[in-house]
Amino acid sequence: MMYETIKLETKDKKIGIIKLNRPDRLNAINFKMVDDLVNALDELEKSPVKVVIITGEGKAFSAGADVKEMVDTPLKEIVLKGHMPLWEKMRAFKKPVIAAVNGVAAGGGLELAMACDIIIASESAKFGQPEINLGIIPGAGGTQRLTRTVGKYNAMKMVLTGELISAKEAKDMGLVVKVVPDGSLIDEAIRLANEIASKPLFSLILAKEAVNRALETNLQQGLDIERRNFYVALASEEAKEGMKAFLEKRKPRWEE
Ligand code: CO8
Repeated sequence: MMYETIKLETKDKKIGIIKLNRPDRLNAINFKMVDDLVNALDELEKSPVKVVIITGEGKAFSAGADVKEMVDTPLKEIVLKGHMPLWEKMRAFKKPVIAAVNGVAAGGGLELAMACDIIIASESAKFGQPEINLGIIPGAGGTQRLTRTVGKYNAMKMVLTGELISAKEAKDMGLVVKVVPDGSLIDEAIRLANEIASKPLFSLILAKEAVNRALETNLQQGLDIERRNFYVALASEEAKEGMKAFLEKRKPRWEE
């Protein structure tokens, strides 16, 4: 499928790379980009791809929702159509997604990164929830996912001041797992994606679901989901092969 606001490519059939592609608008997310991302994720869900990388073309990851479009769109339309399909698609997407943050990730841009499963960043990347400077507040996870990740006080400072923080600060807060020199971000994202893609897809999906539920449930519900997914994984062909290979001191041969 052809896309107007993103680029989609696959690497070795197992890694899907989505590049947000409105560099002159710092990859601001407009309704067309929401459609494109939803369709691309649909396409990747059905393909043999095992891991997805989302990154930005040009100097930004994404500066958030397209402010011009938001100002020009009646509230009813934003509520009825708006950006929600993207957040619902991200939430429902089963395969692991890595956000490779190459520049500023602000507002909806940071919320998109946080809707991914792992965030890595280049040294010059910046992170923030600047909505307060526009007289609005975050609307897609910036008060919820961020708080659950970095704690109340860090989140409060970011949401109330709107200040952008550095990649190093984001890493110190636990928002980013790895910071790499500018220029080696995509290589690092592909290295990580390859490592993950070497595992069986079925187990990746069960593990991702269980970890995500930790942010949405109390401990007992989370443990129940984990145990259910553990039993499902244990009953799989992949588990039989994985454990047999371990005992035979060889690499597992997973068919995929
Ligand atoms: N929307 C539309 N255009 C934008 C946006 C944006 N979010 N961000 C930047 N641009 C445009 C600029 O207007 C500028 O256009 P022009 O060249 O015509 O003047 C161009 O991109 C380049 O931007 P700058 O010159 O400002 O670049 P700088 O490097 O000087 O500054 C900043 C980078 C600091 C990131 C700055 O661009 C900025 O503050 N941008 C706005 C950030 C912001 O407020 N984001 C929050 C938006 S609201 C939001 O995300 C709510 C989310 C709700 C949920 C749904 C989300 C999908």
